[in-house]
Amino acid sequence: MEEIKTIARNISLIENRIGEYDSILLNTGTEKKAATIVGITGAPGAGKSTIVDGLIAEMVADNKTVAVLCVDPSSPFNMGALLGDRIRMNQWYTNPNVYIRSMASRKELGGLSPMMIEVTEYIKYCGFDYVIVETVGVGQNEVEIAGLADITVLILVPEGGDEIQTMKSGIMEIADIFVVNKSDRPGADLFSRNLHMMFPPTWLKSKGEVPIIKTSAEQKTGLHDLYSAIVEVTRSISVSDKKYWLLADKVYQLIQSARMHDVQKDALFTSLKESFTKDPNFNIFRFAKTFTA
Ligand SMILES: Nc1nc2c(ncn2[C@@H]2O[C@H](COP(=O)(O)OP(=O)(O)OP(=O)(O)O)[C@@H](O)[C@H]2O)c(=O)[nH]1
Ligand SMILES: [Mg+2]
Repeated sequence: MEEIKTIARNISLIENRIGEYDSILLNTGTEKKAATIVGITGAPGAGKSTIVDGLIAEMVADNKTVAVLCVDPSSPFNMGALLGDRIRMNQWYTNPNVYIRSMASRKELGGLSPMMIEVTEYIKYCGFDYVIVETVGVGQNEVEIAGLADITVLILVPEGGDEIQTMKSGIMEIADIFVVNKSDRPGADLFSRNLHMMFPPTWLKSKGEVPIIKTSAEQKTGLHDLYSAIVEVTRSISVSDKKYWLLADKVYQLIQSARMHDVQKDALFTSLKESFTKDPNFNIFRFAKTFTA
Protein backbone atom coordinates (compact mmCIF):
# COMPACT_ATOMS: atom_id res chain seq x y z
CA MET A 1 0.00 0.00 0.00
CA GLU A 2 1.19 3.53 -0.70
CA GLU A 3 1.92 5.76 2.29
CA ILE A 4 -1.32 7.18 3.70
CA LYS A 5 0.35 10.60 3.86
CA THR A 6 1.10 10.50 0.13
CA ILE A 7 -2.41 9.31 -0.69
CA ALA A 8 -4.00 12.07 1.39
CA ARG A 9 -1.78 14.68 -0.22
CA ASN A 10 -2.46 13.46 -3.75
CA ILE A 11 -6.20 13.42 -3.17
CA SER A 12 -6.03 17.02 -1.98
CA LEU A 13 -4.14 17.97 -5.15
CA ILE A 14 -6.79 16.24 -7.27
CA GLU A 15 -9.66 17.76 -5.30
CA ASN A 16 -8.28 21.26 -5.67
CA ARG A 17 -6.86 20.73 -9.14
CA ILE A 18 -3.47 22.01 -8.16
CA GLY A 19 0.16 20.92 -8.33
CA GLU A 20 0.93 17.83 -10.37
CA TYR A 21 -2.64 16.51 -10.17
CA ASP A 22 -2.77 16.05 -13.91
CA SER A 23 0.23 13.76 -14.05
CA ILE A 24 -0.98 11.86 -10.97
CA LEU A 25 -4.18 11.06 -12.86
CA LEU A 26 -2.48 10.29 -16.14
CA ASN A 27 -0.14 7.83 -14.43
CA THR A 28 -2.86 6.16 -12.44
CA GLY A 29 -3.26 2.44 -12.96
CA THR A 30 -0.03 1.61 -14.70
CA GLU A 31 1.05 -1.88 -13.70
CA LYS A 32 -0.56 -1.65 -10.31
CA LYS A 33 -3.01 -4.02 -8.68
CA ALA A 34 -6.56 -2.66 -8.71
CA ALA A 35 -8.81 -2.63 -5.67
CA THR A 36 -12.37 -3.92 -5.88
CA ILE A 37 -14.61 -0.87 -5.85
CA VAL A 38 -17.80 -1.35 -3.87
CA GLY A 39 -20.44 1.33 -4.40
CA ILE A 40 -22.91 1.75 -1.55
CA THR A 41 -25.97 3.76 -2.44
CA GLY A 42 -29.50 4.32 -1.17
CA ALA A 43 -31.90 6.96 0.08
CA PRO A 44 -30.79 9.48 2.70
CA GLY A 45 -30.78 7.89 6.13
CA ALA A 46 -31.13 4.31 4.88
CA GLY A 47 -28.13 3.34 7.00
CA LYS A 48 -25.34 3.44 4.41
CA SER A 49 -22.66 4.78 6.77
CA THR A 50 -23.61 2.36 9.54
CA ILE A 51 -23.35 -0.48 7.03
CA VAL A 52 -20.00 0.80 5.77
CA ASP A 53 -18.77 0.81 9.35
CA GLY A 54 -19.83 -2.83 9.72
CA LEU A 55 -18.29 -3.77 6.37
CA ILE A 56 -14.97 -2.25 7.38
CA ALA A 57 -15.02 -4.51 10.44
CA GLU A 58 -15.67 -7.57 8.24
CA MET A 59 -12.91 -6.64 5.82
CA VAL A 60 -10.36 -5.90 8.54
CA ALA A 61 -11.21 -9.20 10.26
CA ASP A 62 -10.51 -10.87 6.90
CA ASN A 63 -7.05 -9.20 6.80
CA LYS A 64 -8.00 -6.86 3.99
CA THR A 65 -7.10 -3.23 3.59
CA VAL A 66 -9.87 -0.78 2.79
CA ALA A 67 -10.31 2.82 1.74
CA VAL A 68 -13.65 4.60 2.15
CA LEU A 69 -14.76 7.63 0.21
CA CYS A 70 -17.87 9.38 1.39
CA VAL A 71 -19.37 12.53 0.06
CA ASP A 72 -19.80 15.32 2.57
CA PRO A 73 -23.27 16.74 2.59
CA SER A 74 -22.99 20.08 0.81
CA SER A 75 -25.78 21.70 2.76
CA PRO A 76 -24.91 23.18 6.16
CA PHE A 77 -28.19 21.71 7.44
CA ASN A 78 -26.66 18.30 6.96
CA MET A 79 -23.63 18.89 9.12
CA GLY A 80 -25.27 16.69 11.76
CA ALA A 81 -25.09 13.78 9.34
CA LEU A 82 -21.43 14.45 8.69
CA LEU A 83 -20.61 14.54 12.39
CA GLY A 84 -22.62 11.38 12.80
CA ASP A 85 -20.45 9.65 10.19
CA ARG A 86 -17.31 10.82 11.93
CA ILE A 87 -18.52 9.34 15.19
CA ARG A 88 -19.82 6.17 13.54
CA MET A 89 -16.54 5.44 11.79
CA ASN A 90 -14.44 6.90 14.58
CA GLN A 91 -12.80 3.64 15.65
CA TRP A 92 -11.21 3.22 12.22
CA TYR A 93 -9.36 6.49 11.90
CA THR A 94 -6.31 5.11 13.71
CA ASN A 95 -6.31 1.68 12.08
CA PRO A 96 -3.38 1.38 9.63
CA ASN A 97 -5.41 -0.89 7.31
CA VAL A 98 -8.21 1.62 6.92
CA TYR A 99 -8.29 5.00 5.22
CA ILE A 100 -11.41 7.16 5.36
CA ARG A 101 -11.82 10.29 3.33
CA SER A 102 -14.85 12.52 3.08
CA MET A 103 -15.11 14.79 0.11
CA ALA A 104 -17.15 17.87 -0.55
CA SER A 105 -19.89 17.29 -3.08
CA ARG A 106 -19.60 19.75 -5.90
CA LYS A 107 -22.38 19.27 -8.30
CA GLU A 108 -21.75 21.78 -11.07
CA LEU A 109 -22.85 19.30 -13.68
CA GLY A 110 -25.40 17.39 -11.67
CA GLY A 111 -24.84 13.92 -10.36
CA LEU A 112 -21.47 12.79 -9.11
CA SER A 113 -18.81 15.42 -9.50
CA PRO A 114 -16.07 14.62 -12.02
CA MET A 115 -13.68 14.97 -9.11
CA MET A 116 -15.28 11.96 -7.46
CA ILE A 117 -14.50 9.85 -10.51
CA GLU A 118 -10.95 11.11 -10.52
CA VAL A 119 -10.34 10.39 -6.86
CA THR A 120 -11.95 6.96 -7.11
CA GLU A 121 -9.83 6.03 -10.12
CA TYR A 122 -6.73 7.27 -8.32
CA ILE A 123 -7.35 5.45 -5.05
CA LYS A 124 -8.25 2.26 -6.89
CA TYR A 125 -4.55 1.76 -7.63
CA CYS A 126 -3.12 2.72 -4.24
CA GLY A 127 -2.82 -0.89 -3.12
CA PHE A 128 -6.00 -1.35 -1.07
CA ASP A 129 -7.96 -4.56 -1.38
CA TYR A 130 -11.28 -2.71 -1.31
CA VAL A 131 -12.44 0.82 -1.95
CA ILE A 132 -15.92 1.59 -0.62
CA VAL A 133 -17.67 4.59 -2.13
CA GLU A 134 -20.76 5.82 -0.27
CA THR A 135 -23.09 8.09 -2.22
CA VAL A 136 -26.57 9.28 -1.38
CA GLY A 137 -28.90 7.91 -3.98
CA VAL A 138 -30.63 10.97 -5.24
CA GLY A 139 -31.56 11.37 -8.88
CA GLN A 140 -28.91 10.02 -11.17
CA ASN A 141 -26.28 9.25 -8.56
CA GLU A 142 -27.11 5.59 -8.14
CA VAL A 143 -26.90 4.94 -11.81
CA GLU A 144 -23.66 6.84 -12.09
CA ILE A 145 -22.02 5.07 -9.20
CA ALA A 146 -22.41 1.83 -11.15
CA GLY A 147 -20.14 3.22 -13.82
CA LEU A 148 -17.41 3.65 -11.24
CA ALA A 149 -17.95 0.65 -9.03
CA ASP A 150 -17.20 -3.00 -9.71
CA ILE A 151 -20.07 -3.95 -7.43
CA THR A 152 -23.06 -1.80 -6.56
CA VAL A 153 -24.98 -2.39 -3.35
CA LEU A 154 -28.39 -0.72 -3.03
CA ILE A 155 -29.53 -0.12 0.55
CA LEU A 156 -33.28 -0.13 1.15
CA VAL A 157 -35.38 -0.13 4.33
CA PRO A 158 -38.58 -2.06 5.17
CA GLU A 159 -40.63 1.14 5.03
CA GLY A 160 -39.49 1.66 1.46
CA GLY A 161 -42.52 -0.01 -0.16
CA ASP A 162 -43.54 3.16 -1.95
CA GLU A 163 -39.96 3.73 -2.91
CA ILE A 164 -39.68 0.47 -4.86
CA GLN A 165 -43.02 1.11 -6.54
CA THR A 166 -41.67 4.31 -7.98
CA MET A 167 -38.07 3.26 -8.38
CA LYS A 168 -36.72 3.85 -11.81
CA SER A 169 -35.97 0.52 -13.42
CA GLY A 170 -32.44 1.76 -14.12
CA ILE A 171 -31.71 1.82 -10.43
CA MET A 172 -32.83 -1.74 -9.90
CA GLU A 173 -30.83 -2.91 -12.85
CA ILE A 174 -27.55 -1.48 -11.70
CA ALA A 175 -27.69 -3.13 -8.29
CA ASP A 176 -25.65 -6.31 -7.91
CA ILE A 177 -26.73 -6.80 -4.32
CA PHE A 178 -29.86 -5.54 -2.55
CA VAL A 179 -29.77 -4.89 1.16
CA VAL A 180 -32.87 -4.56 3.31
CA ASN A 181 -31.40 -2.71 6.26
CA LYS A 182 -33.17 -1.86 9.52
CA SER A 183 -34.61 -5.36 9.42
CA ASP A 184 -34.97 -5.08 13.19
CA ARG A 185 -38.10 -3.17 12.25
CA PRO A 186 -41.36 -4.85 11.29
CA GLY A 187 -42.08 -5.74 7.67
CA ALA A 188 -38.57 -6.70 6.54
CA ASP A 189 -39.56 -10.21 5.39
CA LEU A 190 -42.59 -9.05 3.48
CA PHE A 191 -40.61 -6.24 1.94
CA SER A 192 -37.86 -8.63 0.80
CA ARG A 193 -40.41 -10.95 -0.81
CA ASN A 194 -42.11 -8.07 -2.60
CA LEU A 195 -38.77 -6.79 -3.75
CA HIS A 196 -37.90 -10.14 -5.23
CA MET A 197 -41.19 -10.23 -7.12
CA MET A 198 -40.37 -6.90 -8.70
CA PHE A 199 -37.22 -8.15 -10.39
CA PRO A 200 -37.84 -8.11 -14.13
CA PRO A 201 -37.83 -11.72 -15.43
CA THR A 202 -35.66 -10.86 -18.43
CA TRP A 203 -33.13 -9.35 -16.14
CA LEU A 204 -33.02 -12.40 -13.85
CA LYS A 205 -32.39 -14.48 -16.93
CA SER A 206 -29.34 -12.43 -17.90
CA LYS A 207 -27.96 -11.75 -14.43
CA GLY A 208 -29.00 -14.82 -12.52
CA GLU A 209 -30.31 -14.65 -8.99
CA VAL A 210 -29.53 -11.31 -7.36
CA PRO A 211 -28.82 -11.51 -3.63
CA ILE A 212 -31.18 -9.81 -1.20
CA ILE A 213 -29.51 -9.54 2.19
CA LYS A 214 -31.35 -8.56 5.35
CA THR A 215 -29.25 -6.55 7.77
CA SER A 216 -29.58 -4.55 10.89
CA ALA A 217 -26.48 -2.44 10.75
CA GLU A 218 -27.29 -1.04 14.14
CA GLN A 219 -27.58 -4.45 15.78
CA LYS A 220 -24.73 -5.74 13.64
CA THR A 221 -26.65 -8.59 12.07
CA GLY A 222 -26.39 -9.72 8.46
CA LEU A 223 -23.15 -7.89 7.85
CA HIS A 224 -21.12 -11.05 7.50
CA ASP A 225 -23.65 -12.31 4.94
CA LEU A 226 -23.33 -9.03 3.10
CA TYR A 227 -19.55 -9.27 3.02
CA SER A 228 -19.75 -12.90 1.83
CA ALA A 229 -22.13 -11.82 -0.93
CA ILE A 230 -19.69 -9.09 -1.97
CA VAL A 231 -16.82 -11.60 -2.12
CA GLU A 232 -18.99 -14.04 -4.05
CA VAL A 233 -20.27 -11.50 -6.57
CA THR A 234 -16.75 -10.14 -7.09
CA ARG A 235 -15.69 -13.57 -8.35
CA SER A 236 -18.31 -13.58 -11.07
CA ILE A 237 -18.29 -9.96 -12.22
CA SER A 238 -18.69 -9.58 -15.91
CA VAL A 239 -18.46 -6.22 -17.58
CA SER A 240 -21.59 -5.34 -19.53
CA ASP A 241 -22.28 -2.74 -22.20
CA LYS A 242 -24.21 -0.80 -19.59
CA LYS A 243 -20.92 -0.18 -17.82
CA TYR A 244 -19.27 1.08 -21.01
CA TRP A 245 -22.19 3.44 -21.61
CA LEU A 246 -21.85 4.77 -18.10
CA LEU A 247 -18.11 5.16 -18.54
CA ALA A 248 -18.58 6.90 -21.88
CA ASP A 249 -20.90 9.24 -20.05
CA LYS A 250 -18.14 9.86 -17.50
CA VAL A 251 -15.60 10.63 -20.21
CA TYR A 252 -18.11 13.03 -21.72
CA GLN A 253 -18.38 14.78 -18.34
CA LEU A 254 -14.60 14.90 -17.95
CA ILE A 255 -14.24 16.48 -21.37
CA GLN A 256 -17.05 18.88 -20.59
CA SER A 257 -15.51 19.97 -17.30
CA ALA A 258 -12.06 20.35 -18.92
CA ARG A 259 -13.47 22.49 -21.71
CA MET A 260 -15.61 24.55 -19.35
CA HIS A 261 -12.88 25.12 -16.76
CA ASP A 262 -12.66 28.85 -17.54
CA VAL A 263 -16.41 29.44 -17.47
CA GLN A 264 -17.92 30.15 -14.06
CA LYS A 265 -21.61 30.78 -13.46
CA ASP A 266 -21.03 33.66 -11.01
CA ALA A 267 -18.75 35.42 -13.48
CA LEU A 268 -21.31 34.82 -16.24
CA PHE A 269 -24.00 36.36 -14.11
CA THR A 270 -21.96 39.50 -13.39
CA SER A 271 -20.84 39.97 -16.94
CA LEU A 272 -24.32 39.29 -18.32
CA LYS A 273 -25.90 41.78 -15.94
CA GLU A 274 -23.39 44.42 -16.99
CA SER A 275 -23.89 43.90 -20.72
CA PHE A 276 -27.64 43.72 -20.30
CA THR A 277 -27.87 47.00 -18.41
CA LYS A 278 -25.34 48.85 -20.60
CA ASP A 279 -26.25 47.58 -24.05
CA PRO A 280 -29.73 48.54 -25.23
CA ASN A 281 -29.30 46.06 -28.10
CA PHE A 282 -28.30 43.21 -25.84
CA ASN A 283 -28.66 39.88 -27.56
CA ILE A 284 -28.16 36.67 -25.63
CA PHE A 285 -26.79 34.76 -28.64
CA ARG A 286 -24.18 37.39 -29.45
CA PHE A 287 -23.32 37.45 -25.76
CA ALA A 288 -22.82 33.67 -25.67
CA LYS A 289 -20.75 33.82 -28.85
CA THR A 290 -18.14 35.98 -27.12
CA PHE A 291 -17.35 32.93 -24.97
CA THR A 292 -17.10 30.41 -27.76
CA ALA A 293 -15.37 32.48 -30.41
N1 LIG B 1 -33.31 0.70 13.63
C1 LIG B 1 -32.21 0.79 12.89
N2 LIG B 1 -31.64 1.99 12.69
C2 LIG B 1 -30.54 2.05 11.92
C3 LIG B 1 -29.97 0.89 11.32
N3 LIG B 1 -28.90 1.27 10.58
C4 LIG B 1 -28.78 2.60 10.74
N4 LIG B 1 -29.77 3.07 11.55
C5 LIG B 1 -29.96 4.47 11.97
O1 LIG B 1 -30.41 5.24 10.87
C6 LIG B 1 -29.87 6.55 10.93
C7 LIG B 1 -29.12 6.89 9.65
O2 LIG B 1 -27.99 6.04 9.53
P1 LIG B 1 -26.76 6.40 8.59
O3 LIG B 1 -25.86 5.22 8.61
O4 LIG B 1 -26.20 7.72 8.91
O5 LIG B 1 -27.52 6.48 7.20
P2 LIG B 1 -26.95 7.02 5.80
O6 LIG B 1 -27.71 6.27 4.76
O7 LIG B 1 -25.48 6.92 5.79
O8 LIG B 1 -27.42 8.52 5.85
P3 LIG B 1 -26.94 9.72 4.86
O9 LIG B 1 -25.47 9.52 4.59
O10 LIG B 1 -27.24 10.96 5.63
O11 LIG B 1 -27.77 9.58 3.63
C8 LIG B 1 -28.97 6.60 12.15
O12 LIG B 1 -29.69 7.16 13.21
C9 LIG B 1 -28.67 5.13 12.41
O13 LIG B 1 -28.39 4.89 13.76
C10 LIG B 1 -30.61 -0.37 11.56
O14 LIG B 1 -30.20 -1.42 11.08
N5 LIG B 1 -31.72 -0.35 12.35
MG1 LIG C 1 -24.00 8.42 5.34
